[in-house]
Amino acid sequence: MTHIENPALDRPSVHPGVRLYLITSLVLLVVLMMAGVLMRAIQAGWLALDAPHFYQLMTLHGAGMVGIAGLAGAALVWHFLSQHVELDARFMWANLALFVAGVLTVVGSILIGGYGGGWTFLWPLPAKSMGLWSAHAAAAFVVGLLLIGVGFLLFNLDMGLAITRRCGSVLKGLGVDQLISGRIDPSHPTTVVAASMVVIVNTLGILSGAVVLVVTLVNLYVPEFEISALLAKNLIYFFGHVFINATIYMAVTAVYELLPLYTGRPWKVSRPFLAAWAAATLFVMAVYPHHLLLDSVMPSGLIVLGQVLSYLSGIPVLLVTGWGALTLVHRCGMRWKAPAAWLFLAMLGWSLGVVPAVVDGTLRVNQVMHNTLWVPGHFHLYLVGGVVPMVLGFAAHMFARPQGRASSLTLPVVYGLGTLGLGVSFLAAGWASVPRRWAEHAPAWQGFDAWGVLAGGLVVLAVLAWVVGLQRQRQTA
Ligand code: HEM
Ligand SMILES: [Cu+2]
Repeated sequence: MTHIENPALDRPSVHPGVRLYLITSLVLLVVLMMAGVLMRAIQAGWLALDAPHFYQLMTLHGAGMVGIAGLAGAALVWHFLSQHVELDARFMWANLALFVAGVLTVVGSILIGGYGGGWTFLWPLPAKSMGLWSAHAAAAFVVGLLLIGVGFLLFNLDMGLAITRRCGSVLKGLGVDQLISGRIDPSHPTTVVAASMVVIVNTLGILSGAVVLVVTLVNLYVPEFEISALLAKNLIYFFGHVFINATIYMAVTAVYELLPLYTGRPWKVSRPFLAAWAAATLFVMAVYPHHLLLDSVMPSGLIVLGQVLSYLSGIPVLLVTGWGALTLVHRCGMRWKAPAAWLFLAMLGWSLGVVPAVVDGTLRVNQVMHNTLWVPGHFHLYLVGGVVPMVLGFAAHMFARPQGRASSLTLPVVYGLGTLGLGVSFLAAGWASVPRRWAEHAPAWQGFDAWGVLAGGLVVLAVLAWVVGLQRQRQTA
C-alpha cells in the first residue's frame, strides 16, 4: 500500500475546536518567537532595553511558550483521542475560553502592571518586587495562571472520564493490567496509552501548582499567611516540570498516528511500549527534584532520586518511539512528504534535547551549570526542535490538501538547522559559564548572543515561510 492509495490520507476532518486551538497556538508562537529573538538581540547589545522591561519580556516569552506548547499539545491529543473514545467537546471549548481569559490576564499583569517575576513565580518573588510591580499586578499574573490551570484540569478530567468509559480505568488505558497479566492486546490504541499517562501526571501536576498559586495569592494581600519556601519550590517545580514534559507526551500522538499513514505500516502497542509508558508515568513525576539539586536544604534522598531518575526519565518513551519511528520509515519506500519530514525532524530534536538534560541532571555538573544558559539550551532543543515540529507536521497534514502536501524538504531542513544553531548558541554560552536570566551581557558573552539572533531569526523565517506555503497549498490544491 502506498501513501497515495491510502484513503486515510485524503481529507482528514478537523474539529473546529482543534482548528482554533492550532490557529491560536501558531499565531502566539510566531509572536513569542520574535520576542525570543528580541531578547537575544538585547543581550547581544544590538538593541537597548532596561532590565525591568527585559524581565517582563522574558516572563511573557516563558509563560506564553509553556502555555502554547500545552495548548498545541492538547489539540493534537484531543484530535487523535477523539477517534478512539467519546470526548465531550464542551470541555475542550471551556479550556480554550479559560486559556484566552488567562492569557489576557497574564498579558495585562505584565504589560500594564509591570510584572516581571518569571513564569515560575518562585516564592516569595511575586510579593517582593522591590517596587517594580504592585501586589495587584502579581495577583493578576497568579489569577491568570490559575484560570489556565483550571481549563487544563477540565480538559484532562474529560479525557480521563472518556478513557475510563472505554477501558474501565485510566490505569487500564495506560495498559498496566496488560503488563501485569502478560496478555498484550495489540489493538489497544497507542494514543490512549499516551493520553492516560498525561491525564495522570498533568492532573497531579496542575493541582500542585494550584496549591502554591492560591497560597501566593492570599499572601500578596495577607503577608502573615506564609508557606515554607522550600515546600513552595518543590510544589512549583513538580508542576512546572510535569506540565512542560506533558506537552511532548501529548504531541507525540501525532507521530504514532500519522507516521503509519505515510509509511503504510501500522504502529501497534507491544510489551516494551507499554512498559516504557508506565515507567515514564512514574519517572516524570519523581524526577522533578533535579530542579532543586542546588538547594542544600533538600532531603538528600530526594536529591539522589532526582539525579538517578534524570538518567531514566525521558529515555524509555524516547527509545520506544525513536525505535518505532525508525522501523516504520526504514525501507518503506515512501516519498517523503512534508508532514512526515516534520515528524521525523521532531524525533531528532527531541533526542538531541534530552542529552544536555541528562548531563545537567548529574550533581557534579549541575553545581556548575545549573544557572547558566546550558539549561535554556537543553529545553529549547527539545521544545523548538521536538514539540513545535510535531505541531507543524500535524497542521501540515490536517490543513493542506493531499496533492498540495509539499514534498520539498527545504523548510524542515532550514528550520532544523536554525533550531540546532539556536540550541548550540545557548549550550556553548552555558559551557562558557554565561548565566541564564541576565538582562545585560558582558561583551565577552555577546558573540553567543549574536549567533543566537541569527539562528533564531532563521527559525522564525522558516515558520513564516511554512505559514505562507500552507496558505498557498490550500488555495491551489
Ligand atoms: C526563535 C525561537 C526562540 C528564541 C530565539 C528564544 C529565545 C529565548 C531567550 C533569549 C530566552 C532567555 C534566556 C536567558 O537569558 O535566560 C528564552 C527563555 C525561554 N524560552 Fe525561548 N526562544 C525561542 C523559542 C521558544 C519556544 C518555542 C519555547 C517553548 C515552546 C520557548 C520557551 C522558553 C522558556 C520556557 C524560557 C525560560 C524563561 C525563564 O527563564 O523564565 N522558547 N528564550
Ligand atoms: Cu525537569
